[in-house]
Amino acid sequence: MKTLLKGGTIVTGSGYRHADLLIDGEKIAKIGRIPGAGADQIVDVSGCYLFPGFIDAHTHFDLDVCGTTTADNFETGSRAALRGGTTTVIDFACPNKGEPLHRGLELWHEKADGKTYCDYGFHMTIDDWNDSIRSELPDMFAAGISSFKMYLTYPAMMIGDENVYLALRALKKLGGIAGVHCENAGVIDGMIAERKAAGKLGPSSHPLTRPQILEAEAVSRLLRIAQAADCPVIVVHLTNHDALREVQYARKRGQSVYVETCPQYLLLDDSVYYQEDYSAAARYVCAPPLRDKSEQKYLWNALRRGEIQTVSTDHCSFTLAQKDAGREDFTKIPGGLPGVETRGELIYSYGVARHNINLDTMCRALSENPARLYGLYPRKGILRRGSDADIVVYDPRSSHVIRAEDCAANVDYNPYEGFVTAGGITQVYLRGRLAVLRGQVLGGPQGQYMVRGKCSL
Ligand code: DUC
Ligand code: ZN
Repeated sequence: MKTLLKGGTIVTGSGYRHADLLIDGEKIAKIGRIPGAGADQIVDVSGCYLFPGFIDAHTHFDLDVCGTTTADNFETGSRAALRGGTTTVIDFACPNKGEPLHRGLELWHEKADGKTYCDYGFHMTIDDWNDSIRSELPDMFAAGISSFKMYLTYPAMMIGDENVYLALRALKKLGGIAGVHCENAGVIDGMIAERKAAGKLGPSSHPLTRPQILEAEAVSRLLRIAQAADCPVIVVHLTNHDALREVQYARKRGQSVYVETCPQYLLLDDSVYYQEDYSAAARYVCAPPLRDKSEQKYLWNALRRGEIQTVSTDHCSFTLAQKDAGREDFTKIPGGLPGVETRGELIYSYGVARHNINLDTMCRALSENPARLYGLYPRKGILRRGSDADIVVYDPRSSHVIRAEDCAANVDYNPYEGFVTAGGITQVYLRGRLAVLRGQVLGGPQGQYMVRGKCSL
């Protein structure tokens, strides 16, 4: 089956040009001036941008958190992703405490295989460190996992500085890379104890006990550990300029540091936590928390300058009923926001249209850089001959208002409720198949597991 997308503007990480694009089966066959003869169908995409399918390298589907399970599993989460132009997600596989990485991998395949609408891969969480786990790493690479996750916070997940160092040394030998959640655990616990002792148990205590200096401290510490281990690292969901400065210092020292931020840190701010209404505030609880509005410009500037390489979502959704668990105690609010469905339209609307972000920068942040960083390039992340025909058709002339009731994610609110888009996604192709047409997801869960190679960014 040959489909010709005619008259569009092809966006890549290094620019854009007017050209036709021919899909043959699952692949891109040709880009250029292509006559219609020989195509089984011709789709007029004039006036639209064609982006490589977006990659969301930070999702949490079907994850147990705080005694509950995320509202989105692989089925609902990946369907929402596809609707928003995300043709590949990389989710965080997480072994149960004390179990081997192999079991975590099996568990995540059980959750995802046959149920996922977009293509998918897994990062592996390292929440324990010993010789047995070290010995499992080569098998993880053989299974297509080249990236790992570690936490400097959350007592159940964190492994301590010594083990972060040892794990980075082991990953360095194998050519792997780790994304690290950076917040200082001990001081946060101290601040939580203080707030609780003072009877301050509402959602406003959440941002106050996780200030940005404690993120910056953890970023600084991680980067010094990475320097000692001589290993590149990824700072995931970076939120503020203090943390960014630590990255700049490390880069000046010659270290390879990659940075991810998320739409919530670019577009939302911590004023939401101080609303009287519990539910209105609790729905925004995530870690790291939203920051002061003044931080947003630092993140946009860093994205524009290429100091931030990727924008993923940290999609970790809970319904308002689930968020209710923390009515008496803010530490019991399950942390996380939905976002997988809205990232592309938000970054176009508020980045390209409003914050002077170039189309190629958007393409790098949402498609090309995650593909390179996580070993999917050039199969994914670029529109060129031979690559998977994962294509987002974006019409900049339309506009709509984001509303939870219009979204596919399995959650009864949207953090971006009322945001007006500049343009919108009209079609999404997944490996050559029309998978979304004007908001309608077509077909079933046909996502494939992606065996990923090593970082090439
Ligand atoms: N932060 C969240 O808010 N939720 C999931 C994991 C994380 O790091
Ligand atoms: Zn996360």
